[in-house]
Amino acid sequence: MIKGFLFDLDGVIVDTAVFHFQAWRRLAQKLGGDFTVEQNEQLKGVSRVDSLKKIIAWTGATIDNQTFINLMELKNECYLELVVQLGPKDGLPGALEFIRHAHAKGILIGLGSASKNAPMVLDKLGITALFTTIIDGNNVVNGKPDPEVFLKGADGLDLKPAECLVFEDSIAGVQAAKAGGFNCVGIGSAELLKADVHFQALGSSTPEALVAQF
Ligand code: B16
Ligand code: MG
Repeated sequence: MIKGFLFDLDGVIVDTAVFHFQAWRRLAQKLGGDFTVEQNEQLKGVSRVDSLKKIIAWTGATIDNQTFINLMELKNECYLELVVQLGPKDGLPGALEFIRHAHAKGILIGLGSASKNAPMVLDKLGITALFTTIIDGNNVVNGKPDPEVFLKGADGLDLKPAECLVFEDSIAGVQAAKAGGFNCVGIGSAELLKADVHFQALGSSTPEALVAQF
């Protein structure tokens, strides 16, 4: 019986994925390289440090430790310049309504995001109060595809993985959910994500239908 929903943030609740992509591309171009939309799929759900390692490998650049730290700070400054414009109207189609509806039905709500900026983004959307637990990049040692973020989320809801549904838009995130023993709703392509069920957006289903299905 499903009693809790654990949501990824970027690409599930809000389209901050486009801001991450823009910020990382600016950085890659500074390094004299670039990367494609397809390569960007490999960055979704992946921590800041692991994303930068991948981009450096793609560009073929060689950089020292201090430059690596500076580049992470630069990327975050660029990302923050873009997310500053977010407000309560900026959820993905049906996402905020879906979460509010699930909360009103007594389903426990948690966040499992790789982003260290997740609490600020939830505040901008005006939905922080709906969350019983918020696990983000500041609370985990091992990033997705490791299941730590979702296992801590289930703990925060005081539920077992089998009692929670994870909502994810990234390959790494679906792998994390499955590795933790969770059923997973994929937001996006079934072929790419390989979750248990797939929708284009949260608004394409209802909390009741999903609870009945699992
Ligand atoms: P930050 P999610 C992830 O969030 C993003 O998908 C990923 O692109 C980003 O690198 C990561 O957060 C870290 O974000 O730099 O803000 O700490 O999809 O797990 O909600
Ligand atoms: Mg995501």
